[in-house]
Amino acid sequence: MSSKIEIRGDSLPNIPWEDKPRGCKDVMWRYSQNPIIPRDLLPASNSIFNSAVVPFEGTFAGVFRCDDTARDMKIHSGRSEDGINWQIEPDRIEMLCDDPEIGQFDYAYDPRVCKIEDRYYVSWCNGYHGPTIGMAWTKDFKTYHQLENAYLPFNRNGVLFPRKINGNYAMLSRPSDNGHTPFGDIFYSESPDMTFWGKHRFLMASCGSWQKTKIGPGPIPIETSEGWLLIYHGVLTSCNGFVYSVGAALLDLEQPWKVLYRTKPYILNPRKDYECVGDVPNVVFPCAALVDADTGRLAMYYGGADTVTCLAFAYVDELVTFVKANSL
Ligand code: BMA
Repeated sequence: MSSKIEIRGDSLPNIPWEDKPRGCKDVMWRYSQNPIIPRDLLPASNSIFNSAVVPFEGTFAGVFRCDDTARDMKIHSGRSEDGINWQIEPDRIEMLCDDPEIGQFDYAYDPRVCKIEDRYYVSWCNGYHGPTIGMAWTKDFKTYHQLENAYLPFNRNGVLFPRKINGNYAMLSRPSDNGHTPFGDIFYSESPDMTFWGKHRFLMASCGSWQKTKIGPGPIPIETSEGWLLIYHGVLTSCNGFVYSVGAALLDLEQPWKVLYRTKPYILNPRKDYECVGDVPNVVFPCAALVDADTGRLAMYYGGADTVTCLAFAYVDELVTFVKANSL
């Protein structure tokens, strides 16, 4: 399928892919072999989920959230030939850091990975007197250089843009509290140097039904001729607790805090057993998306029920068209 909407990214002919099932009317569909990573892939893992992958040297690399059987939250490096079968390092990533106070490990979860120029930047929810956004970079997924935390606590879901905007690095995040935050809107920030973050702008608020309690940015935004395609999660509070679904928005290319369109319906919600049953039931939580700019194929990685890692697929042009046609 050729894409009418221009995707400003690289070719990725080996993107993991499965065609849309015959008769499927959804804009996003699941991989038939989900979950791709079981909870016990590592000898001491309780769960492997909410993880981030990127193309790397013709294959794939990633940073994985692995909670262990002591229920400590850690991030691990992983490599894959095909983006589906993963080898994950049994030990957590130990980062180099010039400042021992910042480098001291407490907990790490929900990583994102963003390639900017020749570095892969990792942003994650980092324990420093409560959750905030930890930052690091690597070139080889072996040695990681930890930077200053981006924000004061409390914050979650730090998601970088893949290029500078207005001459600065740019990042989305979701200020939060110290617990299972019952609120949350998405904000935009810029930095000249990946250390000092400012120019904070409000992006969008929780609203409606499936995204009424809180929202948070998911994968690295995808640059298209129609705007930045942002996939995000939204949370509804049911009488049985939180329900995490996935939606999408289009943001202005040069002023990304301006939301052009945003889906009223979700594009993926918990309905398969591996999304509805696990350590936290009824959660689909996206943290990464691969895109092939030539075909418009998109492969999204998401956590199922805070337990396993799953894949879903879409075409970028169908998704952009869907966001515009089904906007709030
Ligand atoms: C959020 C984060 C995610 C998790 C989700 C559902 O607050 O902690 O890691 O997937 O809750 O439990």
